[in-house]
Amino acid sequence: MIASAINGLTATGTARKTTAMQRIFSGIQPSGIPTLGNYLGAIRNWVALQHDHDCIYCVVDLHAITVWQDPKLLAQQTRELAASIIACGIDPTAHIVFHQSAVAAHVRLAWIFNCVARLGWLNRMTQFKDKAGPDRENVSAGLYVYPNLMAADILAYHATRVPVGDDQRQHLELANDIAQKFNHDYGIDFFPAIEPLILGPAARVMSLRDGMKKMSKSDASDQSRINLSDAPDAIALKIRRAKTDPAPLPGEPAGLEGRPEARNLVGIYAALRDTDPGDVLREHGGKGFGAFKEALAALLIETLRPIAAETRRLLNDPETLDAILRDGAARAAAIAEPIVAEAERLVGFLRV
Ligand code: AQP
Repeated sequence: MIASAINGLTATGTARKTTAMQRIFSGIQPSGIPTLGNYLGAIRNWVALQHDHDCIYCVVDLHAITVWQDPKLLAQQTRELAASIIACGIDPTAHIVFHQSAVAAHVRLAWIFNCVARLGWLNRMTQFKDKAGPDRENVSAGLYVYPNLMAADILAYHATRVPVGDDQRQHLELANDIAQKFNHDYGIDFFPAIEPLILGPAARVMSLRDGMKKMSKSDASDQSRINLSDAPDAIALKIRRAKTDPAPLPGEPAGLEGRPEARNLVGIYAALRDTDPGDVLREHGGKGFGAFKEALAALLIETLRPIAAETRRLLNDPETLDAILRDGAARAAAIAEPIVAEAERLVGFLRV
């Protein structure tokens, strides 16, 4: 079911024909329990892409600590994230699943990129502005240079395709700017161009409490999101309580204009059904939210129940899970090490 989920959908990145076995890199932060946003915006697409790509999927713990993470929880959150993406259908033997801090090549290349990227480029990053909020002077320097590390994550593998949610588009444009500037500065076509793969009708899933805000695993309100580990009762309750407006559902997508919460719920339903909002509204248009929410909750429960069960099973065997991550890190390092060593040679570092 998951594998067919992105059939018929098109990438909105630069149009380029898919060549067999291009290398994909993508990451997810262990900053909490993965949400429906992470699933529909990223992980579900990762699963589909593994059939005709060579995939590297990373639990990006270095990125997670750009905001405070409780050290007593970080290792467990890292395991939970890894378990969760494997439970969604990623095959860690055919592909690579690992955690970022286990491969030093990421930070080595990130430092070089800190010296390639321009301050003006970073100043334009909207995610930094969103995450930093009004108290910008008080956030970590890591949060500011986060996009440079993200560029290093991808380019350390010479990956060319990056499936992400719509919120990451700007970071990938910056990664391409960094790659081009490195190539220009050192006079060699070393880093390839990256193509963002922004897939599906729910490329941006919004909060259940505020249709203008992205659904986030670190949102203070648990009611704002569906966690992939949520029990059926919790899912049903969160959807029942999800913010809506008093009007019934419109008969066509144009009627969702100016109704962000309604648009979000219809978008989620469409994504889960692997269809588009027009189709959903043909079926549910004219009805009140009560009946629609019930149908949505049922669909969510049916989709997420097997994922939550498999995640629990994997977490009950931490030794096997750790062995998967160790093996993934060794295979990741074998790819990244020579690429980053060559970048360091191009920069002119002494090798003795
Ligand atoms: N709401 C979303 N809709 C669609 N896609 C989303 N993604 C995240 N939220 C949504 C996609 O999930 C991938 C992994 O994201 P991440 O964990 O690395 O960072 P994030 O985008 O900052 O995700 P969160 O859940 O909002 O984490 P916190 O709360 O820690 O900041 C990315 O491909 C992202 O696009």
